[in-house]
Amino acid sequence: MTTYDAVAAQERWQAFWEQDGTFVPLDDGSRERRYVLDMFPYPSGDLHMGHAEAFVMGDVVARYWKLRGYDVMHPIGWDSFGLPAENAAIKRNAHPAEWTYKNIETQARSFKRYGLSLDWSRRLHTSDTEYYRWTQWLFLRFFERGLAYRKDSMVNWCPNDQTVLANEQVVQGHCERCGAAVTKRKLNQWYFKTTEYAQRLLDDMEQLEGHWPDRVLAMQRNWIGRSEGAYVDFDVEGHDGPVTVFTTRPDTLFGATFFVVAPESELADQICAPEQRGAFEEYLEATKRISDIERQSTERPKTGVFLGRYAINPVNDEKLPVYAADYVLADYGTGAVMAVPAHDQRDLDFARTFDVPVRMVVDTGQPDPAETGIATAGDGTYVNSGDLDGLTDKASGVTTMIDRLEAAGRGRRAITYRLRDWLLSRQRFWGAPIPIVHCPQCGDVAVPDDQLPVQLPDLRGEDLAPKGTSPLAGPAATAWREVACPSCGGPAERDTDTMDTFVDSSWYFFRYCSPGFADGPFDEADLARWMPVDQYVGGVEHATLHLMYSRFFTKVLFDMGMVTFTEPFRRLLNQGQVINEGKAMSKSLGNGVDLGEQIDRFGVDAIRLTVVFAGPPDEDIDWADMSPASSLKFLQRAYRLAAEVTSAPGTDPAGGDKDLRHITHRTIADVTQLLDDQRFNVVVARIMELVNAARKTVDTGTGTSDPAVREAAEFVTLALSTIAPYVAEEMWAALGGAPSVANASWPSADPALLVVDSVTCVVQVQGKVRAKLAVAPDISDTDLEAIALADPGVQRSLDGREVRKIIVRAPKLVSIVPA
Ligand code: ANZ
Ligand code: ZN
Repeated sequence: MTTYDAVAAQERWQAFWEQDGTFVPLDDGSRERRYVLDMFPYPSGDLHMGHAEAFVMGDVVARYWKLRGYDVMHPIGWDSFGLPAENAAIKRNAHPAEWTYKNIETQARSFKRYGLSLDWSRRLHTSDTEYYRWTQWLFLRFFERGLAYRKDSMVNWCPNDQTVLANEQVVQGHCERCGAAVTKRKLNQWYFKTTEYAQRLLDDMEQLEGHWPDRVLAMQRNWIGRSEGAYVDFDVEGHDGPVTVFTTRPDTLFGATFFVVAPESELADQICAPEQRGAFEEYLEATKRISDIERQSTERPKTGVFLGRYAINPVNDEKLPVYAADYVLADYGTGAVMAVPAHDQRDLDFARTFDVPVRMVVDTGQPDPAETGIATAGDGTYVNSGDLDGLTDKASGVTTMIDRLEAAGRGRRAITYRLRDWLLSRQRFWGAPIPIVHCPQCGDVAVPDDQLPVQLPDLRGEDLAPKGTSPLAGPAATAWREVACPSCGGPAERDTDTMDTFVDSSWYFFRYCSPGFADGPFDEADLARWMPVDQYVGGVEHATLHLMYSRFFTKVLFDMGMVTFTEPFRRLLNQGQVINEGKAMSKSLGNGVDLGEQIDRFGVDAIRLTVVFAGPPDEDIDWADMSPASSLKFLQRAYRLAAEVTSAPGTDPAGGDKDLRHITHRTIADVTQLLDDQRFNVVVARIMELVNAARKTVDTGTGTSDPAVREAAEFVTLALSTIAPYVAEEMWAALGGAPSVANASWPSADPALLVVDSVTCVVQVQGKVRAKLAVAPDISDTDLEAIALADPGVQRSLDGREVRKIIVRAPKLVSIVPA
């Protein structure tokens, strides 16, 4: 039997692609361009099953678009700064670069073996000085525009990694990296002003609608968390000036019965009456030990402390007791709320615990919240609400109240966002140093562009051990840290924090467009040709991290006039995960599947085919249900078909088996559409069907010399090359094609072969078959009826009788009952 040798084929074609530069784009303007991008890997160990899934999806798209005649860019690089390298360096008393670049080499070898159609000439590593020089350069542009700034604030602190974390890196109160419970610390940190772009991050989602998974857009929308409402000013006894609250329900102001401030806010401290100071401080200490998640939980009983003061309701001058309670957060809205227990469940829970009155001001028809303990929301008739009384919908209630507050100078329309500024400084070593010098005379001074990069000093092993401050602030880095101020020349110190690695990854896709460019982060002309990315592939876990940050960076660069578009990624695919025995693979469960070992056993093609065939690309794959052995069997079958073709290349298929030609062209049309729609698993099913159909012709029909068999085998090869590239190259060679199959062109289906010419229609008269008609498959009932009645055989058997009843079931049956 003819078989292909998977391993030999892999080595042969890898070498060919590399020498031939098969996957280096022409970039000469002769073809339309397409940019396919996979989220670049972090170099921890070798590639795993997750990479196998993510990268094969991008590769199918890239290979398909190349066959379709596009000039495709499909680059690769590494997100190579970050904590694990530093932790490994501490353990081995080495430099983080050693671990990093060794792992990169291992992964690079595996990527090549995995048959990805990558352009290696654009390779980048974010930890290379040539790269992070431009990360620093970009930081300085943000700094100049006031978009990078320092402030003191309570920050998320990971006690295990000994570093601060961005809000996005805290998952349910735990460190996204190591899982330790996150605590709070007051620190001076660097931020990017993402909040200034909140509305544009929302508005520009319009460009992504229908092209990004709905789930990701919803997550981003939620994360940005736009709320419309009003600011309302309350006077508070013993407090200078009004205290402002943010509310989404200004229309319920007459129902306010108390007032709450966040315990850790400055406000609470200012408002607290002397006799309540002791109780307040005790409560404040307790608050610090509780995570934001717990604080917002609706399950937790409400706690708080009376501050001994009253706020005055601006619409009716009522005195509202002021509490500090942890269900109000300091960093949302203004950190103070007007509490309306009848219409807000959190306020109602608090009111019932603290015995505060509940006053309904919107009658929604539901029972009184004071009795049920269930707050009511939504439209209703306003009651006990002054000039709002009698209104019946929320929209007019809100407008009327805001107009009234504005007229009285006690409030105004407001929009708030849940999104916070991006905390970007890290107290760790293995990242891009923040290019700022702190001068006692001049303050924060930017390192001049011509002095970039600010290179990391040569620290290793123990120098890097976490001590709560950056290793760059430690004794081993003194010589690096102490510099002359770029502005006055006096003694000054470098900033000792490094940037979050998400800064590195917020612009790498730009760098691919002009690798090695020495005069800036990228050449704007190159960018204009390649960007935006046509297809981005990566995990959904980046929805509110990398994908949000990259969008933010792109908008800032747009405002700087450096790019001409506002969204970096046109289309996004979130691949599913590979799990095993119904669970995520993990060391502790011992259910890990080793990609290298799978490839050794079945070959790259069979693994790639298995992953693609498993299901829709965005669904999880349970490896326990997969059979790479049957994938390999199918590939051998496909190979045998191509190897057995004996007709010469270029033979006109016109004289070939008609039925097979119909199937081939239907498959071409369908597979083209399926690839456009990214229904890759169905593509595999259709290729399998075509192989079976061609096999049947070979075995029972006109045999291996039939040109229709060649036509089918050629398309099988092309379609298969997007998924199983090595066997496809072997098949292409067997068919006499010029290497590589990746350089071949995609056929289009012949419309004439897409229509099935005719079907047979049976015509019965009084239950007896009187005629068999060849008709078009899409014939209408009316036409079919006319043709049937005109048939001479039918006419004969009717013999002049009238038709009493006629049943037409186009295109297969006509049944006539004569009178
Ligand atoms: C009075 C009121 C009456 C409210 C009512 C709601 C319903 P979203 O939609 O999430 O923006 N709030 C404001 N600042 C807060 C803070 N720092 N911590 C906790 N809660 C805060 O929520 C806005 C609503 O959440 C605001 O509207 C306020 O309660 C509360 F029938 O004001 B509302
Ligand atoms: Zn100075």
